[in-house]
Amino acid sequence: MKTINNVATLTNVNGVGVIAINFPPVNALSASVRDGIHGAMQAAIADPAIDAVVLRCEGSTFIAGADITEFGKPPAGVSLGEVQRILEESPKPVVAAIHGTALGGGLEVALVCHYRIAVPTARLGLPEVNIGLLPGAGGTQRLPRIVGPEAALEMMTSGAHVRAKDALQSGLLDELAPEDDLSGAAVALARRVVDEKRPLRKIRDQNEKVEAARGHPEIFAKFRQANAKKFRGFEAPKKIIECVEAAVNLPIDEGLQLERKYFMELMKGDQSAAQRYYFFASRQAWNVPGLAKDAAVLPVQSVGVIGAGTMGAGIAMNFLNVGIPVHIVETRQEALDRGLKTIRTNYENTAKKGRLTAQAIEERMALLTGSLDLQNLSDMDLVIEAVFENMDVKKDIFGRLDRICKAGAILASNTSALDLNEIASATSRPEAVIGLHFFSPANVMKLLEVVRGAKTSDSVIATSMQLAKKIGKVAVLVGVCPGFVGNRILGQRQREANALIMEGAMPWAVDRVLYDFGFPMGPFAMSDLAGLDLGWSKEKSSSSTLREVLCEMDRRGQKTGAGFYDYDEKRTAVPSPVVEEIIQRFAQKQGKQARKVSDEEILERCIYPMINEGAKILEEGMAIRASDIDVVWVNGYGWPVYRGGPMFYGDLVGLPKVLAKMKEFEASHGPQFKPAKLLEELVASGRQFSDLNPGK
Ligand code: T1G
Repeated sequence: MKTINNVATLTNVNGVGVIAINFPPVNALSASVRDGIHGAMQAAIADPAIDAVVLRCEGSTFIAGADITEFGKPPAGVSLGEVQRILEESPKPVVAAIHGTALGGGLEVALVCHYRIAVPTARLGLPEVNIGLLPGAGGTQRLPRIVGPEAALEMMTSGAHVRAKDALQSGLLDELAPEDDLSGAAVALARRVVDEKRPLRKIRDQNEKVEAARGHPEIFAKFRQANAKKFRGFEAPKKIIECVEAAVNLPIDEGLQLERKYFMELMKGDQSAAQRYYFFASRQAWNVPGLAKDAAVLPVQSVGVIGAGTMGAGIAMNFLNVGIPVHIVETRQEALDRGLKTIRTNYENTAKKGRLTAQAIEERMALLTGSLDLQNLSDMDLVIEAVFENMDVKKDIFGRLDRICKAGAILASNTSALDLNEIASATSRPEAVIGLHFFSPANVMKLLEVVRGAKTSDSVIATSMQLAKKIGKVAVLVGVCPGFVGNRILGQRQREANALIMEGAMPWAVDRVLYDFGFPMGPFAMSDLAGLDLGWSKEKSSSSTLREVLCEMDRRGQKTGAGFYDYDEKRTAVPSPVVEEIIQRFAQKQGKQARKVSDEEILERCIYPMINEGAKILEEGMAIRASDIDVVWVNGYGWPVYRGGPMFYGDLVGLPKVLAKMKEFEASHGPQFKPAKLLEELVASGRQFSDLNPGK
């Protein structure tokens, strides 16, 4: 065995030079990996005792892509292009031996090898789009040449991983290896390639599939149209489609030039910076500094849910989905029956979309039981209360759970804003009480705010974070304050949206500005969708607010065909002259003089107070890091990931500008715009949010 550098070795096995790369955790294409592969190839080509080469990796996976931590740093080592050239131009056949995930640059390295073999559990993908990039090492030109333009478009714009057996089917792989003998099978394949004098096959020369698509621009027009909504606002998918068009219509070297040009543009752009930031932020959020190293992670093999309403049913599904039995307790049989039926119906709807088998439905439903007796929760490892937002009711329930549940049970509340410490005070075990704030629909939304009480134990926190990962959530640990992190910041935007329409900006203008910013929907359209009558009472309504007036007119949202907007039979939202007149009347009553409100002011008035509130959340210690706040807003409220999150966006705009605007608005609109101390401090010291928690 020959050591090439600190991550690469070359070993002659029966005349085949096996290059082994070992660069944990995912063998990313760092400078040392690139140097290692290049050096090993030089040695293998020069060695007369070596007829062929196998490229494989140690550890959990084949190369999982370029090393994202190197982006933005001065280039070092041999370039990826150089590495690919020596592989593709090698006079000796090269076989890529794939396990784990061959992703991004990793798959692009495999695509310049002459043959590819993988174990059945391997997955292959070009997920650069998830970090605002495109496959920048030939992937946009080689993939269409193997799998055809349509499949390539799908794979690169979704970033999806392809299973080994599907990759074999599509021609991405030549063979599957035994799960426990990838290296042996790869060496044997390399040996056969030599002995059978098989060609040094280069994908760059395989043009049949792209030529067949030439003269069919409808392939791209249809794809663009089918994905317009999904790609709205994102730059990378659009560039990927253009690169595939080039692969169809241009010689590969011209296509590679276009790919390079677009890759560099995306790499330098704000969107990729935001999405690379988010990639690490979403991983950082799992780390809870200061947790006792020996904090036991408790087993959670049974879950009780109190309340079979929309939230309770959705919450229960998360655990059923991963095989954890759930017992739901309600106060009335018809409510319980309705909840259990809702769960089955949700599964059946998923099955109708082909995403669940009938058998899986029965397996999950077999894990679900229900009753009207809290006593049935006595042996549960975790109990989640999901009843309506009333402190007295919650304290009564927790007091009863304290008497019923076994020692060591975790007692969780799904409260979305109430004081968890007060709820915990109703028990003799506040260390066992935690908040698990699911977002509706709880079986769909990724975000879970894990609310740590003043006395919640490290073990309960560690267990909750791990359980969140197990049920496929993105968890963020937050502190106890009104609205925690997400809803507390949402309150800022809602307040300003409601204020702006009293100053002359119509609801449809506010919605348009926030929709164009990248939110899936503006606040008024969202209210119409959710229903304006949440918490509204006909008996108590007194026309004292715009919302009350609209509900009194039965304009309660989409469900009544009218809310802030009018809706046609296809539920298309149309600005309502009736609402415009009501707003103007309300504004006059409040003594407001309608004025022209610019789009820029609408955006700044809605977004900057969110950033400011995030600063307050940080200074109060209600979130561990600024990037956690961004993870909350990307996953819970549709903040466009290509803008990173409110705190990333604040740094991008520049905190001095945010501060100046907050001061300006404070002077003209009032103390709700008072800048957070932390915002003032950061600006005074020339720092930004990203300087607060480097790498923690
Ligand atoms: N670069 C650097 N570090 C990476 C990394 C990468 N590409 N991928 C993962 N890590 C780190 C991650 O931060 C974490 O670190 C640890 O590895 C485990 O990751 C030219 C330019 C491979 C499926 O986008 O999808 O190639 O927190 O927690 O759940 O065209 O990581 O332990 O310190 O996610 O088992 C394209 C991104 C890059 C793949 C493993 N490749 N990674 O998932 O572990 S751009 C990607 C993943 C590119 C070329 C372009 C996943 C995974 P730490 P993890 P996991």
